[in-house]
Amino acid sequence: MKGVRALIFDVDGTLAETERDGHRLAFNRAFVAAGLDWVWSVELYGQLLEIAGGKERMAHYIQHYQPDFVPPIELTEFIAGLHQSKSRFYQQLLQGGEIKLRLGVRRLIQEARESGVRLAIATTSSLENVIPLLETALEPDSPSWFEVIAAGDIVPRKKPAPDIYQYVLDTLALEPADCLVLEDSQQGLRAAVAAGLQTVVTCNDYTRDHELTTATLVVDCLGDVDNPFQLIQGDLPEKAPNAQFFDLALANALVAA
Ligand code: XBP
Ligand code: MG
Repeated sequence: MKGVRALIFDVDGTLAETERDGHRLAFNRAFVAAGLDWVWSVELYGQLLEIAGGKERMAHYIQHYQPDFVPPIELTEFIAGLHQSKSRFYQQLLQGGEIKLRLGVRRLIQEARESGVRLAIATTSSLENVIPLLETALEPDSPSWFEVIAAGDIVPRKKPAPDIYQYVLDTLALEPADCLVLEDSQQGLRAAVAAGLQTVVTCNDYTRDHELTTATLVVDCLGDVDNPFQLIQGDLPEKAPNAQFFDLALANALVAA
């Protein structure tokens, strides 16, 4: 029987709830440290998340919310410096152990490793932020579990462009039909689908209302034996009609369907 050969994970919002109490706080701390009076509230950040990538998000914010801002140095350079500062604050937050994996993530990754299903990451966030997240929230050696960690500026166009997923497919030398993606947002879903990949979306507070109709399944989380997922959109496949949580049996049934 044809089964899934690789699971490709998004990071922010999918592996862990990093945005509201992680990246957002780090951006705000970087603004304070730079003497800026910019504050990204929980609500505003939800809107800014439409722009993928921290540098791109800040550039968008300046253009639309701080049009009179005059940077002390060339704008791209200024944003790059601010982003480095933001990354340092984000890494401090990670070291504090505040950011935990989402329900079912550890179990699924463990099952994939035991079954020889290959693992990959496709994220907009930068590598310097992904590695410490894996090390602190998963296991210190967990970055090595992923055959490819495609992150940040490694491709010219960020999500919703398909580039990062295309890069992962090329590196794994697999066809889209052999893989399954786990995402949490519309931008990520668009990127994966544009690369021809089936995608399961585990939505969260920021992405619950996103347009997700092209997803194979939308659930509220991966779930666990004792904490079943809630099916929000899509139909469970005939081969796993009673699935209560997302595991390889369900992944295989989706890929075979
Ligand atoms: C999420 C993002 C990232 C983070 C910030 O990407 O859009 O930009 O909010 O990270 P994904 P950086 O869901 O694809 O992981 O500041 O490192 O860009
Ligand atoms: Mg995401």
